[in-house]
Amino acid sequence: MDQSQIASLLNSSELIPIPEGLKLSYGTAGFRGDAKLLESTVYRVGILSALRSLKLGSATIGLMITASHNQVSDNGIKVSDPSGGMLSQEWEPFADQIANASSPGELVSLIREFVEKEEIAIGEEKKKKGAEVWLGRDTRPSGESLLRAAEIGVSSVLGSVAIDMGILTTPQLHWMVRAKNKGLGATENDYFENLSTSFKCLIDLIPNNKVEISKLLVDGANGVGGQKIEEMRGSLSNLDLEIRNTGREGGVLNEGVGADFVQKEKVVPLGFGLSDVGVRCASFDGDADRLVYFYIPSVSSGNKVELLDGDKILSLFALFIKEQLNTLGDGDGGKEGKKSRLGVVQTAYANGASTDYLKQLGLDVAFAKTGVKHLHEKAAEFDIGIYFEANGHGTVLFSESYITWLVAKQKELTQGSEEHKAVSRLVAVSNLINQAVGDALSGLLLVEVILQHMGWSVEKWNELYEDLPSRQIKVEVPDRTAVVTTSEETEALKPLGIQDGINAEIEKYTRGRAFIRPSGTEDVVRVYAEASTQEDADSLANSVAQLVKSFLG
Ligand code: 16G
Ligand code: MG
Repeated sequence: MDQSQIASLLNSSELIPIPEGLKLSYGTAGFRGDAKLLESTVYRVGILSALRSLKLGSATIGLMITASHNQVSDNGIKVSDPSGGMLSQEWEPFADQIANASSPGELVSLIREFVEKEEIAIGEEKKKKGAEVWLGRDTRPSGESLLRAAEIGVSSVLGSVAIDMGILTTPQLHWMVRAKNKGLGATENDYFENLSTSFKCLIDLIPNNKVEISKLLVDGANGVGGQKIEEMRGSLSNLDLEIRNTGREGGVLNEGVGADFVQKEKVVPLGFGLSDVGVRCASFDGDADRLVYFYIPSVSSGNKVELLDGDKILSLFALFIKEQLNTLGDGDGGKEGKKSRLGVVQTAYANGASTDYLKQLGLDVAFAKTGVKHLHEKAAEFDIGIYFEANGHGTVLFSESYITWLVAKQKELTQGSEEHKAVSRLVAVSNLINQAVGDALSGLLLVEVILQHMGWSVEKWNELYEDLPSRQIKVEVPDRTAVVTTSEETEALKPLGIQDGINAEIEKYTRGRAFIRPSGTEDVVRVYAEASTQEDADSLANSVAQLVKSFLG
């Protein structure tokens, strides 16, 4: 690293000092915290993303400023790799180090060491194209000034360019970064067009296309997702949409609204009520990478909703895709005489009833650790890998080789034949559903088209299986890292002996299941329990929480 590069980093970092005592960790999904404290963090992640771009031959990197479903006064930042996926986990320790460096001097020496170790050519040594970073932000008021800090970070790596892509959903930015690096159209308009074209294609492939379309109510969490679906509604002629909580009605981002709220509380979001009984409703989270559905079953149900969570969405997708593969013959898609590898990935939070249902469909069910990056990695091992967290984050991944096979097959088969339609549906699904990350917008369009294809109401979809009652509790402890789990988080390895205690509690209940894990986003240990009745699930969760307190309190 030459002198001018060092001077550039020192000068800019002196302008954006780190607040006293700030200690952050990249965590499950980037840095998050009180927006007022994050300027130096965002600036430093700007530097990191420019370095990441240089390391990868000046490929475009994405930098998203959002705190998702957190309260409006929080903000956060996460990095998209050139593939559109999450930042490589190998770079997370460096992210932690530079975010927490206590002075400009320490920051620069950490960068210098890292650049040497990774052999990244920066400054005057860099003769070719510089780094390129695309910046996006959600609707949070703090987003604009944090975006400026990110720009300063990126441009303090000499020769780098930061491009402000404006207000976007998180999945839009990931999609755009992926498209850009594949040499495809990567504007927001391209994104909208891609969604509406593949949606229309799937609609046109519905057998006896005579489905009555009932209204869909969308809860936009007072965030960016509601605004974006409103922008594209004109091109979605087969949807009768009503969008609420767009943020323009005076509501606050994520406050009493949105996917996280509805999924955790199982009650109606603000802006919805008894006049909506029986209507199909969908909720996005604050940055629109999570989607859940719900409906109010009857006037007597008060504010309680029937929730159709990520597990139900996954089951619907799996059923539809399996149906197409069956039509293709060989029971499972028949790629060159081999079985197609359709697999699903869940986490320990998946409702046991959903796992049973998927297995009974004959599917290969894999489990991953909580956090999108873990599920995504596992799903990518299949030809078609469907992953979902119960909280509504998920997507369907198609491997490149499988898409190539499908497209060739589509050319080969006779137009109008059932096989041709099935292949065309799979190709359209691969275009519609975001291949980079879970995306509430594209997920919603796929749910809607499948329901129309099946001719199903939301109640009928809900009947695929009945969720086992469950309960989640968080326990504050002095040190959550004292809990160490197996890779699938279903059993605790530490503290020693606690798992025996949990097992003894589980034994007491019919269909009992419980686990504990340290949160990746909050300073707590989380407890999950399910059993055949709500009372039992509550009681099991409480006794496991007691165990956590007695071992760690
Ligand atoms: C983050 C993760 C989400 C996970 C949640 C768990 C991403 C994009 N988001 O929101 O997948 O379910 O953290 O939170 O990876 P916890 O560790 O606090 O339970
Ligand atoms: Mg989110």
